[in-house]
Amino acid sequence: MSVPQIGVGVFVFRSKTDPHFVIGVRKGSTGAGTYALPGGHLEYGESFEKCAVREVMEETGLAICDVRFLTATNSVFADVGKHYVTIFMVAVAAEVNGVVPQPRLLEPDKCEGWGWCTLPQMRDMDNAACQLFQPLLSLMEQRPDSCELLEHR
Ligand code: 8DG
Ligand code: MG
Ligand code: MG
Repeated sequence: MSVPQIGVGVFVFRSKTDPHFVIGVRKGSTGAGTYALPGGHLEYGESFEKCAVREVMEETGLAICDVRFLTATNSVFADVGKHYVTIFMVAVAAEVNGVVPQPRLLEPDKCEGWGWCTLPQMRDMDNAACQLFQPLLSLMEQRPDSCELLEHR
């Protein structure tokens, strides 16, 4: 058991109007094999927005804009004695020369690969063949209003 830690997860949408956001399969740590958003630990003195920008750049190479707070959730990983408060942020991928770049796999030891999906597709991903990272399940369970907002933004 350890004291609760703070994780930041980022919904990176392909554009202001496109419903697709970046998602990938985790590798080599808590929740390996599950679908999760780019993100990581909040560092000392860091704002939620700065953490979101840094983690998304480190993990996918995407620059993001319109970075906003969505909500916070509580997740206990009882099997490994960890407790995370997740700060969920929403952002839009920044265009480069008028084009949205593809997310790149910059930390191949931590993620199997990045792709784009919609919220309904993400809900469908929680099945026998694959599962969602626990904070995403917490989001759907604990913050249905925020999910609605995401779906109809
Ligand atoms: P870091 O230690 O370099 O800051 O982070 P990382 O190497 O990117 O690790 P991570 O496992 O991706 O993120 C650290 C923890 O953050 C993770 O073990 C659990 C927590 N976390 C949440 N929600 C989310 C989320 O939506 N996405 C990601 N990637 N991590 C999350 O609580
Ligand atoms: Mg990271
Ligand atoms: Mg990460």
